[in-house]
Amino acid sequence: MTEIFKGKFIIVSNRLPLELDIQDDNITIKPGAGGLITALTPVLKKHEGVWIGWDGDLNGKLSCDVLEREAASFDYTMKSVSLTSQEVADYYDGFCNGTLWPLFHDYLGHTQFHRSTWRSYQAVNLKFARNISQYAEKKDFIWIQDYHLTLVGKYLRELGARHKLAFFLHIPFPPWDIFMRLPWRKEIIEGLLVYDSVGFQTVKDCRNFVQCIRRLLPEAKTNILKKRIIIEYSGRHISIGAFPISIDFEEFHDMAQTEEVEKEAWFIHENLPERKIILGVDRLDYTKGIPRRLRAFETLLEKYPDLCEKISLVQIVVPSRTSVPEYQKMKQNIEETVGRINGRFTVKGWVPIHYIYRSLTRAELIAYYRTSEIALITPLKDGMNLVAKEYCASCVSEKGILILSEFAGAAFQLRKGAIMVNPYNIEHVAEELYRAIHMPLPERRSRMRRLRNIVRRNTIFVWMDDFLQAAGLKLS
Ligand code: GDG
Repeated sequence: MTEIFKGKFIIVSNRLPLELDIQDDNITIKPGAGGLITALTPVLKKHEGVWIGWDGDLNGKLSCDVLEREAASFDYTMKSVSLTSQEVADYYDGFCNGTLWPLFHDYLGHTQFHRSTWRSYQAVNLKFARNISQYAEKKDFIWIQDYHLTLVGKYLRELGARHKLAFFLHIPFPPWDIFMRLPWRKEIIEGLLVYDSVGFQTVKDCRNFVQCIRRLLPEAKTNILKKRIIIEYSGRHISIGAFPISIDFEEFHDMAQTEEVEKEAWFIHENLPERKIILGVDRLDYTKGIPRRLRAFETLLEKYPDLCEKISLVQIVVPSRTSVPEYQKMKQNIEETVGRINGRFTVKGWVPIHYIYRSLTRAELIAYYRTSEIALITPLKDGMNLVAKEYCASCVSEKGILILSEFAGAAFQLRKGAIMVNPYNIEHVAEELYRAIHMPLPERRSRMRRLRNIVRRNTIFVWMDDFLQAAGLKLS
């Protein structure tokens, strides 16, 4: 039953939504970037909330008081969980990013299984649960985010919590034959069944989860109720559903038309005159398919040399997990590929690939969305991919084309207006790029209108309302 909610709205994620800059004794805190943060900030601004997470401080310089003072201008309260550098190495780099992230993205080859990192994962999840119990009162709603914290609910219950507990997974849930390789598969599945509601990005993720339950816990009963699945397990009812995360459409649509963005867009045009811009925007990660995308662009130039000097690929890579050697190697590989392709095709006055390795301001990013004729979004696997939706919302001219990987969660909603590609098929991506470059304006317009309508109707607020309704909660 849905009831009006009167408690605190508590969001828990691995990282607090901020960026720390610590220079000697000088600490500055800025709101951070990234999928999860972008998605939840508007919701927390709208409804009074508390965000609990790791502050990202590895040197123990940031006390809770400093954090709370610096973050006072934010529109919600922040409470930090401190992690030691050993915990960051074992729990975060080890189990979260060395085991769960690759396994859940079907990268068995990259997946490490170490008992020590699993133990650290359990210990840090318990630490989060203890921390939450200090602030949470009985009437509060606690919403745990993502794969870093699957076991927090279980520990909260063990500590006596009787709150409504919800969990949302931002990354894909893998097919059962991949998930079953995890030595601690039963612990994770049982941990997730402690929440009152569990949300996934797509119906496929839900289906994969249910298949794992059937194999690991045959005594659990599954009932399908309209769009929801109710699991009966251990005397409890757990609501499971697909809730595709999204963006604040109006924010991107409005910002794309501001003077600030117009000015940025003008600079981009000035630097790339008379060029069709193809845009790639990704956090540095092997799941995003950047090297294959570069090779598809190279194949396009190879097969259609008349396109030289007429098109440019702008590839923005946002630094991520910079201390991990594998990510450093990946960066090097991308940069070598960019250098090789540019060395091969550059002529006086034209460079085929413009490579940007840094985080842009929101205005700069939206200016790129607005000025790019084509967004080339080709992850090998992605929970959703918000960049695809942001591109459509910012495309106020309605002339842009979205080329999207079949393996992005966003494909379930956007496949009718986007050009769909298999990112592993480099030749095919190159051909579809060629088709997009030559697509007549009426078709571009009709596809982009369709895409924008889908994103306009399915915003982050709809995601939130749907999730909370399924969790039996009403905010006002
Ligand atoms: C995870 C899942 C899921 C990017 N470059 C800049 C910048 N960004 C922002 C974008 C976008 C976000 O980062 C990236 O979100 P994605 O959804 O594409 O990807 P992940 O970071 O991997 O997020 C993903 C998501 O969680 C949400 O559930 O969709 O599948 O992997 O919002 O705008 N922001 C700024 N400058 C940049 O240069 N300011």
